[in-house]
Amino acid sequence: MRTKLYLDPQDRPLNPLLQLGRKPRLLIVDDQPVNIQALYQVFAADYQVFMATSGPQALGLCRDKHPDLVLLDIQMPGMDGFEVCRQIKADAELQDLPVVFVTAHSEPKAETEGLEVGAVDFISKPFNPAVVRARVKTHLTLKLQGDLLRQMVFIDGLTGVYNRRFFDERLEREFQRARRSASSLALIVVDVDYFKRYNDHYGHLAGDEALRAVASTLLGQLKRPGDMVSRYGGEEFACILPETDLAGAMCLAEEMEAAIRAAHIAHAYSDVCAHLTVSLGVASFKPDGTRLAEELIQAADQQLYLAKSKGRGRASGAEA
Ligand code: GH3
Ligand code: MG
Repeated sequence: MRTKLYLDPQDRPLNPLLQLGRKPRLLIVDDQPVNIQALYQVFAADYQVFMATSGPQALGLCRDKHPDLVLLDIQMPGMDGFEVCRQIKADAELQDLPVVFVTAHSEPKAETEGLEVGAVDFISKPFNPAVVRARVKTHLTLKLQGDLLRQMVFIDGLTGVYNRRFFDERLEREFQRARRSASSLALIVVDVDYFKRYNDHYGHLAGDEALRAVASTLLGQLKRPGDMVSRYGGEEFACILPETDLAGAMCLAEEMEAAIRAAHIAHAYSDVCAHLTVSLGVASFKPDGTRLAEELIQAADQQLYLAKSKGRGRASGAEA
């Protein structure tokens, strides 16, 4: 396992706190503005602080502002803090968000209920600023470490792009989504040309470096937030392009091919040219009830084979 960490393609940080690259985001929820003010004083210098005075407003801010931690009052008119916490924990997008209750309720019953609905901690009012600050920092660090581990499971250690596991999951998800919306889904598979010779002549470490350069060059060609590049296998990459037809995917594949050539990675032993090149297989289809995601992979693989047999350093595509 390599120890060097790379930023992931969607630019989310892989290292807690240190690599966050921004102030951590804190959401303070209390129906009494004076209580919010007191907590705001504690955190304003080190955190980006959002404030809500009701449960529904808090849930809206959780979805819009993606806080890293919530400090939540229990007793509020309408939706109380327990219910807000329950809804956070029931939402797949929010369930990893740590919730700390800050409340005048110091009885064990309230505390137990708070922990049962999924809070990570419970702070009683009146609070000691130093203690609140320290506890928040601890929970935040744990949360960011969890994010880091969750991401590492899906990131290729050599190149920093998504790995095969992520690709498999994403393809299935995009396939279902395309089926529901009756939109087309495209796949580009990319294979480095004469890469065995590259390794044989320049060495395996230079080969690794070349794979990193290929990955980041491919990544640099993506234009839409939903598009992704993954390392599919050794020197093979795969790109999933939602809502993309064959013409659009071919366009991108040709840009990728040109960009790898333009990177001018010397390859004196390639039969294509003096630089490293890739071949690309492109396929697109509209999933219906009878199609399988594997058919898209097979179709793109066939096109890759065609691109290779026509001389490499090119893209070949077909409707699957
Ligand atoms: P073609 O143009 O037909 O694709 O030929 P090729 O030589 O690229 O294909 P082949 O499948 O024969 O060789 C792939 C090579 O990729 C062999 C393998 O050692 C190398 N490779 C796979 N994974 C890695 C890796 O992580 N690092 C390095 N340096 N090389 C790798
Ligand atoms: Mg190859």
